[in-house]
Order: sequence, then C-alpha cells, then structure tokens
Amino acid sequence: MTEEEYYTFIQPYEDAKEVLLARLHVLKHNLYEDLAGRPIHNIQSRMKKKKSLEDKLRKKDKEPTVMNAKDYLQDIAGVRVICYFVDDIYNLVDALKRQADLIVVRERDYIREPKPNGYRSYHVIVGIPVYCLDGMEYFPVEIQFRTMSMDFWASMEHRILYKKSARIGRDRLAAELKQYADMLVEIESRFELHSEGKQRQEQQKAI
Ligand code: 0O2
Repeated sequence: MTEEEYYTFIQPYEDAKEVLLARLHVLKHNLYEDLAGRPIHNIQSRMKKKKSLEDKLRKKDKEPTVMNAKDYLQDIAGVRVICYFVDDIYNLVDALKRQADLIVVRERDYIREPKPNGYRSYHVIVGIPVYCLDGMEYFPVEIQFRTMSMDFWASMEHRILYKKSARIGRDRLAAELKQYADMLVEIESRFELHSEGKQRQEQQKAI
C-alpha cells in the first residue's frame, strides 16, 4: 500500500480512538466517588505504523493491502489503560459495556487466565461508532487494561524477548521472566489488600 492509501485508511480508526479516549477520561473522573480515588493511573495510545501493519498481514499470509487490513486486523488503533488495582480494570470494563452505542467485538481475560509465559492483561476490542457525511460505521479499537505491575512486566518482556524469534539462552530467559511474573502477582496481591474495594469488604465483614 502507498503512504497516501495508508494515511487515508487509518483516519477513521484514529477518530474512533479519540472518541474512546474521551470516554475513558470521563470514566477516570466519574467511575468512583471522589474519596475513593481514581481508577486509572495513565493511558497510552498508538496507531499501528504502516510497516508493522504490513508485517502483521504477511505473518497472517495475507497480501499487505488496505482491504486486507480492514478485513483481518483489529488492532490498527490501540489504547492501553494502566490501572492501580485489578478491581479497577473489571469496573472500567463493566462501565464501558454499559455504554449502549459501543459494541464488544472480542474479549480476552489474560488476568484470570494468564498466558503460559506469565503475560497478564485484559484485552477488549470495541467497535466505536464514527459518524461521517455518508452515515455511521463502527471501527475497532483494541484496549489493553493492565495494572502497573502487569504493564512493567509486559513492557520488559516485549523489549527483551517477545518479538525476538531466535536468541541464545531464550528458554532460560523465558523461565526467569515467568518467575518474575509470579513474584509480581504476589506483590500485587499484597497491594490489593489496600484497595478501597477490599477495605470496604473487610469493614462489612467486621460489622
Ligand atoms: P505489539 O507490537 O504490541 O502491537 P492478534 O492481534 O489477534 O493477531 P492475538 O495473539 O490473537 O493477536 O491477540 P492477543 O493475544 O490479544 O495479543 C495482542 C497484543 O497483546 C499483542 O500485540 C501485544 O501487544 C500483547 N501481547 C500478547 N501476548 C503478549 C506477550 O506474551 N507479551 C507481551 N509483552 N505482549 C503480549 P502484537 O501485535 O503481537 O504486538
């Protein structure tokens, strides 16, 4: 695909991403009452670059064309939401699902069922309505919800292992990273004891 085709093609995906970001910012301020604190630590977003879009299509044995990108890729627009606690993730997902004009295209809960390598995250692909002169069309945006510790591990693993196919000592490194993932689950569960949700549960038990 040419540069021009690429930029024309991704524009509505970029618009969909901006709509979603606006909704997430509203939830950041309104999900809980003021005293309970905010659910989101930070939000990152990106558009898939032309080369990485073409590489992903080739990996799926598809010609790197705009039509194939539309048909086979759902992570052209991506948003990563970094939360404090696991409860915040599930509460945000529920709140988004209550927005009647969004459609959930696919969900993967790698928190309840982590990948064998230790990767944890909650992935949802949502269809966002984008209105233009000809009418409305849904465009997919991939959201990855993570806590800070999930994001720390995934970012490090992405940097040193995920995209590299051949590497000496890969198995040993993968085993080491899995150990770190387990340690982070343990640390995170200790922090969870201090979440407002858990403290409320404890108070109710004490009554
Ligand atoms: P990048 O460079 O981050 O964009 P699909 O997107 O449907 O082809 P899949 O595997 O069915 O791929 O989807 P899945 O499992 O929901 O993973 C999609 C994205 O999650 C990946 O995008 C990564 O960003 C992230 N991810 C999944 N597994 C791992 C993992 O083991 N380690 C790390 N660090 N990230 C992971 P991309 O396009 O592969 O990569």
